[in-house]
Amino acid sequence: QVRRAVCPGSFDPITNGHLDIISRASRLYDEVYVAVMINKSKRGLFEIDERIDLIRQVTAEYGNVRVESFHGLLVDFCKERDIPAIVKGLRAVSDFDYELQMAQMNNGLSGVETLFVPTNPTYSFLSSSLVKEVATWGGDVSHLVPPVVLEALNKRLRKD
Ligand code: COD
Repeated sequence: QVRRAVCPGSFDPITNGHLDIISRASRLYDEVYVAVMINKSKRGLFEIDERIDLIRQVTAEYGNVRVESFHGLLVDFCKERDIPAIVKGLRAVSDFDYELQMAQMNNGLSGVETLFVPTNPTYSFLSSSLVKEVATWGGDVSHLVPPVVLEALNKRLRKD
């Protein structure tokens, strides 16, 4: 039987912190889905297709990673693809409350399990929103995102 897991998120844009979790999941499972969850009430810096394109480029080397977007509940994404496990990174205690709530809600809804991977300490302070804020004001984020993402950020922020 094929062992599958999903790494869900907004990925606006993908950071080295996300990538660390995805690469570690790709070593533990046969197939890893990266699910870009669409939140209509939250307009991002990047369109969903741009986020997918960036994730595909930076995960191509792993071979067993598939990238898709989804509008709806994460448990339905999992049900439709026969995925029994969600893999999430935990950065700090501040992540824990909300992540525990979602894990318990998702388990109650469909029985799907959530596995938490402790974040690489190098990236424990890292989030997409901080990357966007720092980059907006000209700060250096080159050590926090893959080169193609840095290029996309610079292009987008210069244009707007
Ligand atoms: N290091 C390690 N991991 C990280 C880091 C980092 N620096 N930054 C982020 N991560 C991991 C975390 O596990 C995080 O959860 C995940 O990457 C995604 O991060 P973001 O910021 O891109 O995404 P979020 O937090 O906006 O994602 C929330 C979801 C989209 C997963 C959630 O809202 C969801 O499942 N929505 C779908 C609708 C649904 O099912 N709702 C009911 C939930 S009970």
